[in-house]
Amino acid sequence: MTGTVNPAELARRLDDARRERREVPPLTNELPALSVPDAYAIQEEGLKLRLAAGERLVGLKMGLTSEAKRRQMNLDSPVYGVLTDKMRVQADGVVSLAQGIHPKIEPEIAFRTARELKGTVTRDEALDACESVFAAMEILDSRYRDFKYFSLPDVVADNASSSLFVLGTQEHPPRAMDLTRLEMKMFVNDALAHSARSDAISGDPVLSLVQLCELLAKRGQVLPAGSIVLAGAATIAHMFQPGDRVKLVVEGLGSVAVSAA
Ligand code: OOG
Repeated sequence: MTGTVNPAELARRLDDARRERREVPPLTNELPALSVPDAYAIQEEGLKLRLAAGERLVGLKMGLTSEAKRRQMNLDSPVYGVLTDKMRVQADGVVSLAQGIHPKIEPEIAFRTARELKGTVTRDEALDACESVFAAMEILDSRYRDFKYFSLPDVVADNASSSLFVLGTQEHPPRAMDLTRLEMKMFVNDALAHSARSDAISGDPVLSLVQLCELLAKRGQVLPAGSIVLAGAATIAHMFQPGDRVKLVVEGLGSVAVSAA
């Protein structure tokens, strides 16, 4: 243990854990000085491994954009991760939980952009760049032991715990409704498990997009046209169990469901 950060080596360690479905200790156990920029460098190396394996980058996810999630994870600022084509599950699809470690599912709102967004953008500019908004869910699956990490760098390095995502089949133009006032209800096997209003996400899910552009700009990156963006969970995550059918209903956006086997 040298204490120096080798992003490619650390990314490989997390990627092996993901593919082999094994838990690893948080990186900060070994590297207490790991910084958030170091962690994004590890995340970027992790994306390179996925691209080398034939996956395609399709978008980004924001995490820790709601107070409920920040409290649940005891972390204080939003982070982002990457989404690839292989991570997408079709609506009403079945996910084999044996493919994961300790998956959790959470209710989200997603956007698809039609134009590139770069650096500091206003809410209106972000909204104008979006062609569609969807109901969505993200399946998280931290690679860390017991889904526990104690610092932001750990979660960032681990692609913000992302595993899979599912988008509703109904697409809506983002200006067709007030995106801050949509009731979101997540049902597990027909019983209401979690609910929130959409402004639980960054006060306004569009502001997650604005924040994402700022975070990307810090790394000299832009949000490409055609990106799917998950705005972050509105409520705490639900432990996904075999046999669960989870359905999210978002007022005005329709519903989306996924089952676990
Ligand atoms: C971190 C990722 C959180 C969200 O939507 O808040 C997240 C985690 O909970 O492991 O994706």
